[in-house]
Amino acid sequence: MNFVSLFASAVFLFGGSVLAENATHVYNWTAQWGTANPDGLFERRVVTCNGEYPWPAIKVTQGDRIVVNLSNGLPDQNTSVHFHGLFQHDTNEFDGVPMLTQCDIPPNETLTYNFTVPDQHGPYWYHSHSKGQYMDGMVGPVIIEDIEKPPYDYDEEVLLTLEEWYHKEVSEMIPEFLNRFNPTGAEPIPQVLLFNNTLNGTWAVKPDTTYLLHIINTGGFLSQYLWMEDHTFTVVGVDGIYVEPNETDYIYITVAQRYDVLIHTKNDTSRNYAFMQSMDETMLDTETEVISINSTNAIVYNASAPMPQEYLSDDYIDDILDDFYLTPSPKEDAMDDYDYQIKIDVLMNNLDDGVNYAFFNNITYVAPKVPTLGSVLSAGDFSTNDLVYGTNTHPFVLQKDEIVEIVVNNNDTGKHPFHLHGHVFQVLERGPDFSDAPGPIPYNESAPYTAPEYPLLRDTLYVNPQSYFRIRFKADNPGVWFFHCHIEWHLLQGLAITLVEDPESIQARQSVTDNWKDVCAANGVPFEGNAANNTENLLDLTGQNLQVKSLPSGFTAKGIVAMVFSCLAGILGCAVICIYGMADIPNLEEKVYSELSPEEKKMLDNEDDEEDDDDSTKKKEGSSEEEKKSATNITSETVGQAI
Ligand SMILES: *[C@@H]1O[C@H](CO)[C@@H](O)[C@H](O)[C@H]1NC(C)=O
Ligand SMILES: *[C@@H]1O[C@H](CO)[C@@H](O)[C@H](O)[C@H]1NC(C)=O
Ligand SMILES: *[C@@H]1O[C@H](CO)[C@@H](O)[C@H](O)[C@H]1NC(C)=O
Ligand SMILES: *[C@@H]1O[C@H](CO)[C@@H](O)[C@H](O)[C@H]1NC(C)=O
Ligand SMILES: *[C@@H]1O[C@H](CO)[C@@H](O)[C@H](O)[C@H]1NC(C)=O
Ligand SMILES: *[C@@H]1O[C@H](CO)[C@@H](O)[C@H](O)[C@H]1NC(C)=O
Ligand SMILES: *[C@@H]1O[C@H](CO)[C@@H](O)[C@H](O)[C@H]1NC(C)=O
Ligand SMILES: *[C@@H]1O[C@H](CO)[C@@H](O)[C@H](O)[C@H]1NC(C)=O
Ligand SMILES: *[C@@H]1O[C@H](CO)[C@@H](O)[C@H](O)[C@H]1NC(C)=O
Ligand SMILES: *[C@@H]1O[C@H](CO)[C@@H](O)[C@H](O)[C@H]1NC(C)=O
Ligand SMILES: *[C@@H]1O[C@H](CO)[C@@H](O)[C@H](O)[C@H]1NC(C)=O
Ligand SMILES: *[C@@H]1O[C@H](CO)[C@@H](O)[C@H](O)[C@H]1NC(C)=O
Ligand SMILES: [Cu+2]
Repeated sequence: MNFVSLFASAVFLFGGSVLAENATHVYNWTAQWGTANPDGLFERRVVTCNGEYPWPAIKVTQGDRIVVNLSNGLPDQNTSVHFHGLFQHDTNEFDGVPMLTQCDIPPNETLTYNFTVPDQHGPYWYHSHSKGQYMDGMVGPVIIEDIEKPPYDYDEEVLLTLEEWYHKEVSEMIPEFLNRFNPTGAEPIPQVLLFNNTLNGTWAVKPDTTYLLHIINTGGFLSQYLWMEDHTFTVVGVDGIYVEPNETDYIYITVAQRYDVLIHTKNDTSRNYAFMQSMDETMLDTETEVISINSTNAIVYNASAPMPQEYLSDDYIDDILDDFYLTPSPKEDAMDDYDYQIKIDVLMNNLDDGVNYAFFNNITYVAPKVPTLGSVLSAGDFSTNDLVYGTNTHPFVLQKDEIVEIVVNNNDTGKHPFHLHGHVFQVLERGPDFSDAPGPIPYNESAPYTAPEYPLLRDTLYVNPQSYFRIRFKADNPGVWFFHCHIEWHLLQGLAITLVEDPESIQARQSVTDNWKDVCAANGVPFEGNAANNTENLLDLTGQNLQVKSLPSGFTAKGIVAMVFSCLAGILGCAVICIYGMADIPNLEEKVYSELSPEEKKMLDNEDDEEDDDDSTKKKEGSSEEEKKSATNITSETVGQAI
């Protein structure tokens, strides 16, 4: 697929000097179902662009305008498009997040996105922000060419997108994932890693050439390790920020991150070399459904020579380039002390419906009834009052131009790549992997690590297991911005907060198009009033969307795991355990039970005794019919697979 650039660039004469007018690129995209077989192993339904897969790569020049007419040709799903990493100065309405900055685009509707890229350069990407949909194929790369010369030399520029690939559709996986029969929140397991949308990819190179490779992880789940046989990466950019060159054999790239690297090819063209990708196995609850953890791609100097063998390595985990130590170019001083600090603890836990959710400070994100930007624009003087935006959007109102520090304490044992919309942030501190500690080690403000003099800037940063990070940015971009885990499964579990940045300037400088409002109307979604759709009394949140009730006090996640599994063991035998990929742990129920406290054991034993009563009381939620239904589906499906 070639770069698509549909525009006419006009040249005007002004007072004798020649000015190139910034170009406008118009893309007419219809999202519709089609089929594709990117890994050569399985043909499946994918979201196509005007019937084609993959979606187009787009290349624009700094200062250009992008206009996307996105039509939803999917009869059964809403859609949207977010341009990852773009600042959207004064065009917050086109940031593409359903119920935050727009309404989801329902079937047969079109939303026109219209914005400029005045002050950014490098690799970005676009993707649907609707319910994990981008993992069904709705992603594409974006390159913004700098109008200045980059601070390095190269001969050729090449794009490389990487992502994990599932043989199942997202809409099929979500109800199995967000289900009380998956109480540990085990993420669905992908089958392979793709290299530029294929398995066993090839990259034809010329000898003695310096390539600038724009590497973009367009996946929704897995981080990847990258290494090459007998070649090295020189990192010169991350997330669209130039950095001082750093040579490395191994790169670790989370979903949504980008690395710009220089690769100089050999003079000798007699053989070909391996370009390896490896899944971060620590993110997989099980490997049962993985077809290959490692993928071997080829750097092809000579198409008639044999393709390379797998090239394994012992050091690929320990010797990765630690992005924390990269220095932006030009250098930028660390920001002065913060004006406002947001401290948020990550936790994964079960609520009363048995589903495993993700929390920041015990709040799991639940979309409001009115898109938050719509609330800002209709809240008048109340726009600075966070109550307007509701409880479960977890809003923080930021003051114009203040220095904001976000401290993320990760009480979970997994890594999470967090992304901030509308900004790049300075990375002041990132704690090491504390997987082996008996519990999480939070950021200790009284003993902060001295931040680098010129901290790295980027828009997506991972936090280590049971550890923390600390980032800063200046609130100089009025808008409603998401801060969320970019693992789509975790976003679906609610791992997000809402930043309402300088709402008075949003009101003064921004509005929404009539087309934007029409999309809401077509979807039956109100776009004015508070989070509860109250336009009369903005501080009355009666009827707002809230998270499911907490588990009864004293009854912990371990308890519900044990309870669910003890029920399962009786009703379904091992079947469901297998489908959730826990076949590796045949005695999970016993294992969990043995870890329970004596009180929990007692409580659980009582639960078992009262199982019938308990079932009838639980039905009051009205959702248990659905749960039963999906449990039945799971059973038959599992039987089907087992045979
Ligand atoms: C996009 O669609 C509009 C309206 O249908 C049409 O006028 C325009 O020519 C199309 N542009 C491109 C680049 O296809
Ligand atoms: C990919 O390469 C591996 C060996 O590296 C081979 O086993 C596999 O069949 C190949 N897959 C496809 C789809 O070509
Ligand atoms: C054109 O783009 C340049 C950056 O490349 C920017 O400085 C300038 O403001 C833009 N002009 C207009 C009219 O948007
Ligand atoms: C969308 O448009 C098609 C063709 O006009 C029509 O058949 C279909 O019913 C429409 N779908 C919805 C949800 O309106
Ligand atoms: C895009 O926005 C610019 C600036 O507001 C406006 O002049 C232009 O007409 C818009 N284009 C479309 C297609 O809406
Ligand atoms: C990946 O695909 C793009 C087209 O989208 C192509 O320009 C590029 O050369 C490919 N990259 C590699 C490493 O083959
Ligand atoms: C590769 O070839 C170029 C000229 O063709 C030469 O200048 C260079 O020194 C060679 N590099 C190596 C590593 O031999
Ligand atoms: C994948 O590659 C790593 C690093 O070379 C190696 O240690 C591991 O054994 C490989 N895994 C498989 C399943 O081949
Ligand atoms: C390169 O990265 C390593 C850490 O991986 C760091 O120690 C070193 O200072 C970096 N060098 C430069 C020039 O950025
Ligand atoms: C996270 O762990 C720390 C350290 O154990 C603890 O103080 C804090 O309360 C925990 N946060 C949550 C939300 O559980
Ligand atoms: C989260 O909830 C736990 C128990 O319900 C409580 O101990 C803790 O203080 C809460 N943490 C925060 C940050 O609200
Ligand atoms: C929002 O409020 C309006 C006016 O009270 C009402 O007509 C509409 O049904 C409400 N919509 C939703 C989704 O709550
Ligand atoms: Cu996450």
